[in-house]
Amino acid sequence: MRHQALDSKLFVENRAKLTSMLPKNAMAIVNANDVLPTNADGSIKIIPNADLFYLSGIEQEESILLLHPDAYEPKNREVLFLREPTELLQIWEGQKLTQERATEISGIATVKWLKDFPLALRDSMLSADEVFLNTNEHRRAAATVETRDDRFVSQCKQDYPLHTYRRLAPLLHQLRAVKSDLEIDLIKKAVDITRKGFLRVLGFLKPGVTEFEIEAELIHEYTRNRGAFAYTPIIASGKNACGLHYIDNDQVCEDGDLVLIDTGSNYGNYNSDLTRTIPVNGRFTKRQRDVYDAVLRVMQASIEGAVVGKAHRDWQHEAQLMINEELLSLGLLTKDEVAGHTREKPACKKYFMHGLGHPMGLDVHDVAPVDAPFAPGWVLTVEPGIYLPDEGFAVRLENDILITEDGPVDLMKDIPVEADHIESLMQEAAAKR
Ligand SMILES: [Mn+2]
Repeated sequence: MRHQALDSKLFVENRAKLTSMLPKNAMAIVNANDVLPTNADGSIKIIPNADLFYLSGIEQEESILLLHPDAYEPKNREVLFLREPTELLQIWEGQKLTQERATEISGIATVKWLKDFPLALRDSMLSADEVFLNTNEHRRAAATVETRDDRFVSQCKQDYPLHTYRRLAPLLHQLRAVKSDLEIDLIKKAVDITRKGFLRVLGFLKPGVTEFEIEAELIHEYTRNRGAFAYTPIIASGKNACGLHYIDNDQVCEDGDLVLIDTGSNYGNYNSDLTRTIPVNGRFTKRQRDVYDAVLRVMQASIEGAVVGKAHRDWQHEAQLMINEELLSLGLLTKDEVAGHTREKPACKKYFMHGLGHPMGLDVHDVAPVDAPFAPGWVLTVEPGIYLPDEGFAVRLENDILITEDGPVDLMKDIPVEADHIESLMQEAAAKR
């Protein structure tokens, strides 16, 4: 792993939170993600299972975590099962976790090899009353491929048909939405790496640069800081920014255009998610600046508005009302159009068609309890935008924030966002070139 060793206290605490939510004599099992195949004999580097990581810090393929807090034998209350690091395996795939190392990472005393799993599972199954199994219940998950957890659910139901199975996901969504101090530190670390990447781009961008060259600057900065792309970056100059999920990043940034950069580094599996829209030549035109400042006002007001107890849909609606007014001032909506606004048919929809933000953490679009109001410890992105394909540009700005009892904390307050600040940093850099 690329990140520095993390404090095992994080995972010990996370397991304690989950086991305190389980009913008496229940067990829970979480599986690693598959190593996904590509073409021929290729595969994609594993993306650690966020739930397994949350509960154990383990990132290695094929690992299984079994929790049975009321097991008679203390040593069977939390058990980790790993691939046995045989000599042959290590020659071909490199170093694998030893039992000692897995204990250091996770704080779990009992670490066994996978060959011991079937019998250990049987022992626990025969003494437990309910079994919590994991599935991907993200609202927008594209469940087209079976996961290891999915296959495990089928296998359990086949092997132990009379057991009572329950959903682990709602419990984990509830827990993972609320970030602990240790998690917030990791998100801040990811944010700081992203900040470095963005500053590097401010010093690099000039007319004639291709979008993928910006991508290369970012990955260079992220990687040398032990990070990685949290998601495929969107580097969209000019009208490309009006395609919300543009990731071709293969066009030349032209003098006079804006470039929208939606990128974030992760660190220790925790993510960040930034969007900035900057002028290719270091100066906004009057029109670009007017739209930019409008979006910035909405972002800042939306950050302020992200208070404990607010419902996501109300927060979104407040932003839509603000954008309506901005669009009116920009001459993009008429008074009648603004007056005709309803929640079902927002007046701004033609120019601002997406969500205002999402929970963020171990997943970029993180899990959270369905329809729950904002609570202390939630981390959210705030990302209003105005998209003007007829004028050949778009502006989106996005910061990550932490919800607290004392109000929202902007985790990206150190990443330049004021138009004047962006212009002065770009011109400083240009003068040095
Ligand atoms: Mn986002």
